[in-house]
Amino acid sequence: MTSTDFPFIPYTQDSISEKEMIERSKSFYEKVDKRRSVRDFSDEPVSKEVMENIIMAASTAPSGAHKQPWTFCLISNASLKSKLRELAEEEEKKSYGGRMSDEWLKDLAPLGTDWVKEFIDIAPWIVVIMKRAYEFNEDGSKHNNYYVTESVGLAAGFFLLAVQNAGLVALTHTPSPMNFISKALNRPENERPFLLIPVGHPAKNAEVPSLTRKSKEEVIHYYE
Ligand code: IYR
Repeated sequence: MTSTDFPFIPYTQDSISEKEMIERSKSFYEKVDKRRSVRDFSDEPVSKEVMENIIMAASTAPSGAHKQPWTFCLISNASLKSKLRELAEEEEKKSYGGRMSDEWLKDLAPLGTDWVKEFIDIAPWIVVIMKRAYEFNEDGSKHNNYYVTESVGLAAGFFLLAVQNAGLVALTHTPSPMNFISKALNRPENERPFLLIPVGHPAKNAEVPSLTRKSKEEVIHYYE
C-alpha cells in the first residue's frame, strides 16, 4: 500500500431498484432539460445563504488530485457590479465590433446576444469563478494543480444545476479577454477568471430562444 494523506474509509450508499433507477434518472433528465441560460434578470434579492449553499454544492465537484482549484468570487456590491459591467462592455464592444469572426457572429445571431451587458447591474449576485493554476506554499514557492480547466468546468456544471435546483436562473457569460476581472477584483496572480455568472430570479417578461437539444442518436455512440 502506498502512503496517503487521506485515510481510506468505507463508502456506502443505499441501493435502489432498477425500476426506481429508471424513474429517478428520467425525472432528473426531465428536470435539467428545463434549465435555460436566461439573459433577462429581475433585481429581486436572493439571500447570501442560498448563494453559499449553491457554491458549496459546486465545490463538491471532483478535481485533479483533489486540489479543488477554484475560488468563487461572490459579488453583490452595486458599484463593483457596475464597474464590472463597464469593463465587460468595453471588451465586448471590441469583440462584437470586429474581434469575432463573421462565422462566429452569424452563429450567435439567433441567440440575440450583443455587447450590452445590463444583467451585470441588474442580477442581485455576480459569481466569478476563478481557476487556480497553482497554489503558494508557506515559504512562497509554488505547488502545481492538475487538470485545472477540467476541474473548474465540472464545478461550473455543478454550480449551474445547483442554481436551477434553487429555483433561480444563471447565465454563463464569457467576456473576452477577461484580465480586467482579475484587476477589478484584486485577485492574486495564481488565479485566472473562468466564467462570470449572474444569478437571480428571471425578469417577469424574460424570454429565451426556442432551442431544441441534440437527440440520443446524435450524442451517444454505442459500443455494445
Ligand atoms: N462572450 C460574448 C459572446 C458570446 C459567445 C458565445 I460562443 C455565446 O454562446 C454567447 C455569447 C458574450 O458573452 O456576449
